[in-house]
Amino acid sequence: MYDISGWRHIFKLDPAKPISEAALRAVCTSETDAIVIGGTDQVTESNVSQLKFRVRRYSKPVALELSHIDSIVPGFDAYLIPTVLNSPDVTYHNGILFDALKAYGHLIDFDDVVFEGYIVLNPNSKVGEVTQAKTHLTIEDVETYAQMIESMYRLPVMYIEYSGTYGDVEKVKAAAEILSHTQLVYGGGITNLEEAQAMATHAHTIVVGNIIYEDLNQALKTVKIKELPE
Ligand code: 1GP
Repeated sequence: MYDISGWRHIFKLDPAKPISEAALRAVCTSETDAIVIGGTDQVTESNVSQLKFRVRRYSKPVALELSHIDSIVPGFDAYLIPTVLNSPDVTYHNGILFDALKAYGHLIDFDDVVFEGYIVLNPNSKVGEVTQAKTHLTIEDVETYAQMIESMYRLPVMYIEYSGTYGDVEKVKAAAEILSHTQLVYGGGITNLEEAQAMATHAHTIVVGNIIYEDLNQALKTVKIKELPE
C-alpha cells in the first residue's frame, strides 16, 4: 500500500476545469505535499491523461482519485480509491471497485493503492447528489463511522468530505479523537489559511480544491499549515 501519511496538505485538481500554465506551476511548485487529480463530473480518460502529463513536469507526488472506471489512467504515483460508507448505494461502497478490479485487476500494483473510507457530509455537493449519501450525521454518527473505518474495516484513511462547503470543525475533531492510527483527511470549502488551520488542527491532512480556481493566491496561502505542529 502506498504511504500518504507524510502528506499534510494536498491540492486537488479537477481534470474537467481548465487551469493556466502559470497557475499550475504555482500550485505544483508550492510547499504542498502532493497533487491529487480527481472530480465527479466530466472526468474522462483524456482530460485525466492531459492533466497528469502537465503535472508530471514537476516533482510533486501525483495521485489519481478514482471515481469512474473509464477514467483510469496508468502512470500515477498512487491511486486513491474511495468507498463512500454513508451512501445507501453499494455501487459507491464496492461496485465501482468491483468493476475496476474485474477489468484491470491483473494490471494493478497494490503497492500503489490507498483505500479511503469516505463520509460525504454536504448534500448539495456533486458527490453528495451522485452517491445519495446520508449527510445529516450527528457527532455520534461520525464517531461511529470513525470506529467502523479504523477498527472494523481497518482502512488506512478516513476522508471527511464536505466538497464545496466549509464543514463542521466539531465533527472533524470528534473523528480525530476516535482515530488512533487511521489517517484523518478533511476536504471541503477551505478558502483561506484560517479555515485551513482550523481543520488541520484536528485532521492530519487537508485537501484544498475549488479555491485554486477561484482565488489562487488564497489557495497558495493554505500551504502554511505545514508550519503547524503535528
Ligand atoms: C473535494 O475535498 C475536496 O473532493 C476539496 O473540496 O473543492 O471544496 O476545496 P473543495
